[in-house]
Amino acid sequence: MTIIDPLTFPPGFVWGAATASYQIEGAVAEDGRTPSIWDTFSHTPGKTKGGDTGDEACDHYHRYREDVALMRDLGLPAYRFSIAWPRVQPGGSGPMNAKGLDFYRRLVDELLEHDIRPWVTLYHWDLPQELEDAGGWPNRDTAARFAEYAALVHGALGDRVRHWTTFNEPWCSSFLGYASGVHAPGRQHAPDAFAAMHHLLLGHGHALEAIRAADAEAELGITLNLYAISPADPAREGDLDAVRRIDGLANRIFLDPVLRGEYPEDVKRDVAGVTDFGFVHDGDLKTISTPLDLLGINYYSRHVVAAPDPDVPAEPYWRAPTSWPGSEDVRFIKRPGVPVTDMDWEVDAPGLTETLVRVAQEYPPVPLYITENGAAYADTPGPDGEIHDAERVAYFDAHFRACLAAIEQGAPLRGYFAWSLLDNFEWAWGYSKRFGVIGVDYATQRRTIKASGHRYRQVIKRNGLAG
Ligand code: IFM
Repeated sequence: MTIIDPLTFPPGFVWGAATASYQIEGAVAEDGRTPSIWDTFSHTPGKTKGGDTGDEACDHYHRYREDVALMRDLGLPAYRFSIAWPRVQPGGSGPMNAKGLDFYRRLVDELLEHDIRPWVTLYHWDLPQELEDAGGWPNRDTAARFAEYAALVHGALGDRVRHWTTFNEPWCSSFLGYASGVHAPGRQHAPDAFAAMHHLLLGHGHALEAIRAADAEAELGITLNLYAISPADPAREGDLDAVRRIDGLANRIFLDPVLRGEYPEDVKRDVAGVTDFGFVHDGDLKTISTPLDLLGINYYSRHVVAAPDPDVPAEPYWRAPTSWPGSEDVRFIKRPGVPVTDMDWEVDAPGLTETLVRVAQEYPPVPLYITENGAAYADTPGPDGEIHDAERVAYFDAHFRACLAAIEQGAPLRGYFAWSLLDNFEWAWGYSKRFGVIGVDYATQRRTIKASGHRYRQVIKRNGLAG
């Protein structure tokens, strides 16, 4: 009989930390890189807090060796990062840019030399501006451009990179980018958001087919941002329907096509006034549901929702009503007394267990990885120069326990990546939100491992929480 230690993860569990190109690299005009939609958006007055841009960010483009040394110091066995499309294929079509690719070659080599496995995300939101000018993700051709780009990047790095995900959080790219417009490219046209969603998924399917044809051994997947969702009042039918609607738009509208090859009928009915899904062509859903080797899940919080109430004002940012086309009137509730992070997101670790178990129980089996989980807190160095981020330590601890609980309940969870390795450019929030287990002083680019980073090192070493 195997005795399972409740504080220890299964052997071979993958530990890592994650970042994204525009959030950390800087060097936006170097070595042939051309602008992405995030360069344009962040340079447009009023779009990001304080007018912050990713022009310099963490200067990782020049400091990647120092950053890999820090990863080594933390004992990270894996590192998830994204490729900036306009760095390696300026303009989004045509030949590759050797200098841009060389940066990622050097980074991958540096990682491998330090025994850190590279996990590549092909798209973490930096669409080449030229492709947006040609219609962006609502334009079907962008899916074809993405598949071509994905195959080229795999051709260049596939001999050394085994783990690939196509997209990070297509919900954000489509609904924040094209419906509420709080993310680049900042458009506000709900029908386009659905077309964008479909073409992102189509690009995912075509990219998977192309990479798999070239490399049967590669481990391929996609990362979705999933939420636990619950009713403000479980006894109110209207609140339960709000759960169904928001679960449909946040979770099922991505999980169902990717894992089952269909869009949820109830969501199609909910949004019938916005789109007729006419962008779906014969064969698309078969492509989109190309089998995965892994599903990446980014989990941060829970949505607690209630039936419409015309007297309650809209909430800001990603809860903006326009991010939820067809369900703009659903209310997002903040529960009194539930702690929130600096993003104002409720801390809800049981929601992580719920999400993992739900995917495992309701969908065909696929190995799961938490590709992001973490918390922003307004931490600054203490008088001793150290960063004592006790809240983040507690956040991670609770979520590690939530992972263990999910594994115990049968979820095939195989790994966990903390968001984020470094404090970085938090999109519309600029540098005002700090998610790193390593602090960054943006004036000097000095890095400081936070208490959460030191704690993470222990967890990785022990493969769990014991001791
Ligand atoms: O910083 C982001 C990341 O780019 C995508 N997932 C959520 C993180 C925190 O908002």
